[in-house]
Amino acid sequence: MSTTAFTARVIASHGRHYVARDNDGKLWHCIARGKKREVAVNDLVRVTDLGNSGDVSQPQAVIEEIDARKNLFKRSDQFKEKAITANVDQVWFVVATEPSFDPELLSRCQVACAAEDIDFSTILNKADLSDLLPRAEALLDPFVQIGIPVIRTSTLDGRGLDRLRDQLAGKSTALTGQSGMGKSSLINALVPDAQATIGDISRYLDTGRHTTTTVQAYQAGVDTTIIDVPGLQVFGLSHLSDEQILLAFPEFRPYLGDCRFRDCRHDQDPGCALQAAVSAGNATSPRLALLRRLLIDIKTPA
Ligand SMILES: Nc1nc2c(ncn2[C@@H]2O[C@H](COP(=O)(O)OP(=O)(O)OP(=O)(O)O)[C@@H](O)[C@H]2O)c(=O)[nH]1
Ligand SMILES: [Mg+2]
Ligand SMILES: [Zn+2]
Repeated sequence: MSTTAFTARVIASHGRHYVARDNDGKLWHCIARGKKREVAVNDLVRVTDLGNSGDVSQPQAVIEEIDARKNLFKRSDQFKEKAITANVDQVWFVVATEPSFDPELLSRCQVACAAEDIDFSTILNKADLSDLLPRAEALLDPFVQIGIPVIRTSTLDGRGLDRLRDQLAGKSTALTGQSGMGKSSLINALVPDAQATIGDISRYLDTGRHTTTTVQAYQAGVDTTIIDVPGLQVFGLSHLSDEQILLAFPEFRPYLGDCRFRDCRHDQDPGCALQAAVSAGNATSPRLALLRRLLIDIKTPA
């Protein structure tokens, strides 16, 4: 038994337990030592062999240290930050023709990514359900208008998958979004031996069933990582500063600082440059309402 620390990549998290893969491809069942800050999937960690692999299916190791992160895709409530995954080049937010999706959740995720400098794009999956396509396209249109890329895909007829594959090659990517949109199905289509669990959607409730319960990273080639994230229902942004929030809305950036009053609340205030941008058709009122709400949420402790 050796106690020399070695490097591994965290590929799954189950509460306080993690699975990490070392440079030889060997999987280790890990716990974090002491009151370590939260370990996230796709963290590069220094681990030591616990040596007591007796009756377990995987050798055990202890996470001693987390390497410096390029970024952390995370959400938060007023009490706590919740790491989703670390060190990603991009996040693709998956929506579908059904179940219906919440544009605000998409917006919130985009804002979180902007604050961490993570590229953000959307996938419109289940494009094979053509009669439902116009409704979904209409909900996505405001995001397309502000420059967020969208790829239409179907895991049933395969459309869009080659384009998506090209976008993912050589990068670390998280697929996120609400439950039932087909994130795990996409991973199975892109990573032949992934065997990610696929769930039904409930037509009655018009929601997914929260099939994926852990964040898990899959390898689609040596330098291509695709991370499956459990379906999101809320995306709190309490960790962001006012400045980060203001800079995260690309459509409002040209107008920042142009309001008549320095303490403009961008509501009914006279001379508000952000309201003017909405009136001129350069931005939408749901996005301005979200921006305003995020600024107020954070200033007002509950
Ligand atoms: N028609 C159609 N159905 C699809 C497509 N992709 C996935 N589905 C179905 O959508 C349902 C949900 O798929 P999942 O891949 O489990 O969805 P998920 O986003 O991973 O859901 P959670 O793990 O709960 O977050 C399953 O019944 C899939 O068979 C598609 O392109 N077209
Ligand atoms: Mg899933
Ligand atoms: Zn204003």
